[in-house]
Amino acid sequence: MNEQHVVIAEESYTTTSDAERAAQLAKVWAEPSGFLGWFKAVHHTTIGKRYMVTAFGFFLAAGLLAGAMRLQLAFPEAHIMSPDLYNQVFTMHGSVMMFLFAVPMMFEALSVYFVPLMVGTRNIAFPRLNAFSYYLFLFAGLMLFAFFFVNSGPDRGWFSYVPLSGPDYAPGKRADIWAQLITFTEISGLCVAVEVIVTVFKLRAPGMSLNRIPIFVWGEVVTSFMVIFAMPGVVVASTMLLLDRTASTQFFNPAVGGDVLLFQHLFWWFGHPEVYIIFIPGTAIVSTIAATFSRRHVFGYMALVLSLIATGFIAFGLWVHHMFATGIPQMSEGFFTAASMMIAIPAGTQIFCWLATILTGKVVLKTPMWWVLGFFFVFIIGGMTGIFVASVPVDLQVHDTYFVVAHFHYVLIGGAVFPMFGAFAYWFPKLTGRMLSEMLGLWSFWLFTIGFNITFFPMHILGLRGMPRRVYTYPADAGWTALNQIESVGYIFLFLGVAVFLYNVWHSLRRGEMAPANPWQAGGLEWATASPPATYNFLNMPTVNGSEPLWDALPDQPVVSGMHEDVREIVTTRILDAEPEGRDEMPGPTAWPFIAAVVTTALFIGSIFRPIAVSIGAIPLAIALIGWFWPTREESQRRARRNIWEQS
Ligand code: HEM
Ligand SMILES: [Cu+2]
Repeated sequence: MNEQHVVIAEESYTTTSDAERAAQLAKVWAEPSGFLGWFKAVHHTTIGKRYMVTAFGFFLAAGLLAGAMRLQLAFPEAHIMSPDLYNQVFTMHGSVMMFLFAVPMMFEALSVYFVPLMVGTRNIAFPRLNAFSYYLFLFAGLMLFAFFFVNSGPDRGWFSYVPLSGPDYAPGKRADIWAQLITFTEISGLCVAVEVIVTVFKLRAPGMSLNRIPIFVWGEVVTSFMVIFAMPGVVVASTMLLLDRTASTQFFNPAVGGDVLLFQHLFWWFGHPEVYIIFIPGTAIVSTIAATFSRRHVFGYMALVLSLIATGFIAFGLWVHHMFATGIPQMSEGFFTAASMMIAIPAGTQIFCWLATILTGKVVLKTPMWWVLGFFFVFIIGGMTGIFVASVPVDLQVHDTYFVVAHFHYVLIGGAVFPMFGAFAYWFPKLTGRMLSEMLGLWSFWLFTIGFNITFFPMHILGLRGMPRRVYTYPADAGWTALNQIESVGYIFLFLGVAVFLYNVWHSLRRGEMAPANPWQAGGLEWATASPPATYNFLNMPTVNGSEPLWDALPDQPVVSGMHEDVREIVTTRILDAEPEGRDEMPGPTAWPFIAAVVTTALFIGSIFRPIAVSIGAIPLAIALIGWFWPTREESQRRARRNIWEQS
């Protein structure tokens, strides 16, 4: 065993064997079992897995809604769906994909599960908040689908512009449900952003200075800051919409001094950064996989990190390119066109670094790497049509046509879905302890990639031929039938690609080869844990000597010793160079976050019908929060003892 130690405290009493320590840690960090235990779990791997499964479930549901649209559009003048149902279906599809799948999967799920492992700690910061954020996310989705099934699904598009969604033009509760969906999911995103930032800045393994943070973790940190700056915009927009609708405020009513365009500004202040919130994690996954399967450190680590940060900043200067058709001054048109094109600079830098990594490495072509190659192809096409629509004259021509639908599916599916499948292929062994089948992996990759291009490429042409988006059908003599039919056939391939992936998962969970700790000989700390990781993550808290800790480890790389192993203790380190600073105790399992989420849900849904629900709901919410923070007797005794040590 290792002789070197970073001693975190004087009173080291770990003279017991590794096996005894493992048993002790497993007991201390155990997640509660049984039915009630499910509601008390707070470990980041448990919550992270739930996030992944739930977000993937929403992906499948929204994908089936897409299938319904492709069926409807396969024939001119079809009546499979009524126009009213079609409005609900495309709105549900877009809203679910964006708010319940793409952001929760790429940001919340992956960072909750992997960031603590990658920085070498035993749980995420604020684990109870993490559980709370998961339940809010889950309830948001359940609420949305419950209303959809009783014919109250939102129907004003995924960005629900006023005045169409305002009190005058959207009777019923559909638009309110959209607005509350937003509030729910944004709160859960904000919670995770705070957790990720604190985890990365305070809980990194000793030695993981800023210039050694894994690229994936950098991606999620930049994303967290973007979430914090972007999401309040849309929370404000959706809340003001709700108030206009339920409490007769007039924020968006120009007749009494309100402003319709204000909604669009607030929405896109969030909405444009959101697409980077979705694919900054995607590009960070690509960097990670490309390095592992090229068997070298990623080329241009510093350039990649700076590109991520630059993207994060520039993303906030582009939002008006979604509003070119509203008649803004020419000066602004020029500014926002230039800013939109500028984003190609950090994007190009990243592409250069990936190519250099792959071309100068020894490439091993496994499934995760195929998804990375697919990402290059699809994302670059989407990026190029992005440069088209950034220019005002082109945009005015193709605005609200299928050209735009093609563009954003190329960037969204290229930037989120391809990296996500790559991430699953890459990390599945870590998540489950089983290997996926390579052969089935390749089948799903090719079916999905071919199906994707057949479905979405013709949309560019349809758009140029004038087919508008959000129409439930089209006349037989418009000349759009053949291309629409090709697209609908493409959907069948897409569907099969996802089905083969699901079969692969099911099959390997039952019969798959057992996965070793590090099947790809990768360099990240997550591969130093068992597959799947124990609830204490690391038996010996690691220290780090490079940006790929396992590749860069010294022969006698020290581990942290002297920690209390009879409580949930973690090491805290300094922000810049991650020198050990102290230690802290993580809160244990409890059902209070679940209860708080139930109360919050009742409050939010109640407020759709009666604004007073907010005031009434605040009372049980306060009780839930008191329960949440109430320390147990042992906890307060330990805290008192710790304070004595710290003073002496
Ligand atoms: C499974 C493959 C998918 C198919 C076949 C598909 C199909 C479609 C179609 C046909 C529309 C246009 C509806 C219309 O304008 O009438 C649409 C809209 C949309 N899709 Fe997808 N889509 C897919 C995946 C995704 C993904 C993965 C995302 C996001 C991550 C996404 C986000 C959106 C959004 C935001 C809209 C706009 C909704 C609106 O106009 O309000 N889609 N999709
Ligand atoms: Cu944009």
